[in-house]
This record gives sequence, structure tokens and C-alpha cells, in this order.
Amino acid sequence: MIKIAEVFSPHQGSLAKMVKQCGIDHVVAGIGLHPIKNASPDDQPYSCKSLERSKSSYEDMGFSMEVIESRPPLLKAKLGLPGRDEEIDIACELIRNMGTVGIPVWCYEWMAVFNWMRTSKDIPSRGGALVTGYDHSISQKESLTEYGTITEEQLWDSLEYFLKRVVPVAEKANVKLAMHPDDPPISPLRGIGRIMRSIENYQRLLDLFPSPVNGIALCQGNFTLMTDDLPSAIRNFGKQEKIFFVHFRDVRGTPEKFQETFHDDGKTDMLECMRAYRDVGFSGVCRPDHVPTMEGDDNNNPGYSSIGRLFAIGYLKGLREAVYRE
Ligand SMILES: [Mn+2]
Repeated sequence: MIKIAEVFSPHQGSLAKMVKQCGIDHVVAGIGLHPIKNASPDDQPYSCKSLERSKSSYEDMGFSMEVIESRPPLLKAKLGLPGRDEEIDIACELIRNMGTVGIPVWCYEWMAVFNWMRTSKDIPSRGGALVTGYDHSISQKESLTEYGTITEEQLWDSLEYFLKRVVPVAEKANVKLAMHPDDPPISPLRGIGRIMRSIENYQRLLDLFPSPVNGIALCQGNFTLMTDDLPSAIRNFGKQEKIFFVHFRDVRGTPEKFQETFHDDGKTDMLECMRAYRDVGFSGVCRPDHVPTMEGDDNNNPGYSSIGRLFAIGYLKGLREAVYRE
């Protein structure tokens, strides 16, 4: 059965309690992984010792640590710049140590320079709840970055270089590599190409290294902008046993102009998506992603309102119960 999780740091004790009260037993770790200058190997945040400590902290709060969703710096690796080998060394070290400590999935991404991009983070949605949105006509008005133009082929080359080193390490460590899509799934952004933005490109990633550890973080909010039939895409990748992790969220609109929504208020047939995960036998982790900021919460961390998460967890649990009882 699909597992439901939430993402938080070991320091978010109050949120962890709320999540626990909703009956959630799994956690996606959002932990800092930036190398610390002059620290001993054991004190690096990606060392076995540090990962072991995080895992114990989560266990003390009642959660098993199933996924790491943060990354050490990979900008040079993505842009193919000098120094990339040192960055990749650290990624390999992280993966090896995840294997030793027993954390089965690493969610990474290949968005260079920008991570998820929005043009507004306080659009009033249902009942005045605040959501984020993206409008390509606005973001395109901004100039190129200091990195100039980065083509999609450059990114495919750097990704191949990265995976050539990382996949064998992940295979040996038995850690799954779950590629998160580009958000928004559109290319280029201010001159920076984006490659993980279509169903075809995902298949290209899978075919590049046909390994049991090379797979997908299926962030529904992005995938549903790549296709009008998300349940079929889930069935397609699920049958190939390539879905390693799921982000459960929804949007309304197109890749060029969309806004996020409550989980029961977007363009996607969420019930049919849950049926698809069930039918392909997906037994990995799904977490709510980007929730509206609801009354009573501030909008300091758009997409991650605590109260908004409670609605999402409840809705997700209800869908799961309905589908697995059918
Ligand atoms: Mn996501």
C-alpha cells in the first residue's frame, strides 16, 4: 500500500506532533547537507554519524525516515563547470552513507540556477486561502542570469556525466534515485534550459541508465501540466517500476500560467491517480506538497502552511482508504 509521509526537519517539534496526531508514521527528511568547511569527516552533515543522528531524532518523534529530499550543492555539476567532480564526490558519499544507515530513497533534481519558481506567492484562492502561481509572461521579462544561456543539451550532458558516476554507487548502496521534475515544467527560464519537463524527457532519463535505482519523484503538480491524463502516466511509469516517490498536489492552468490549488480543487482526477498507484502496486512514500496557506497561519513559508497540510493529509488518507477498499 502507498505510504503517506510529511516533510519537516527534526527541529519542527510542534509540526511533527500535529502530523503524528493525523496518524502519520513516515517522514521525508529536509535536513541541511551543505559541506561544513574544516569539519572532520564525521561531522559533515552527510556522514553516517550525522544521518544516524537525524534518523534517531525522527524515530524519537515516532517517524521512520524514508526519503531524503535535500541535496548538497550541485550547481557546478549541473552546469558542467570545473569543481563538479568534488560536488559529485559528496553526492556519492551521501548515497553510500544512506545505504549504510538504511534510508532507501534520495530525491534529487536537475534544475540549474533556479529551483521552483513562482511569480506570485499570495494569490487568494478558495475562501481567501493563499496559493502560489506562475505566469511565464512576467518571468520572461527578467534578464539573463550571470550564467548566460545554458542549453538543454548541456544539461543532458552534465546529467549523463553525473549519473555515470552516481548510479553504480547507488546500485551498490541500494539507494533509489528519484528525479524531481522542473517546476514549472517549461524551458528555458531566463536563458537557463530545463529538461525534466515532459513525459518523453522522463522516458529519456530512464533509458539513459536502465538501472533499478534510476527513477522518478512523481510530483503531481508538475506532471499534471505535462499531460492531460496523469493517471495513464502513473500507470505507464509504475508498470516500469520507476516511481520511487510521490508528491501529492494539484494546480489549475497551463505550464505558462497556473496557480496551485487545494487538493480537491485542481485540474487532476486525484481519485483516479490513487487507483493508478494501487493498480501498479506502488508501495513507496507519498507526501502532500505545496498546500494553500489557510486562515490562522502566516504566509512566511508559502506552500508549507501547517494547517494547510492537515487538510491535505486528511484528504489523502480518505482517498487511500476509499481506493484500497474497492
Ligand atoms: Mn514537488
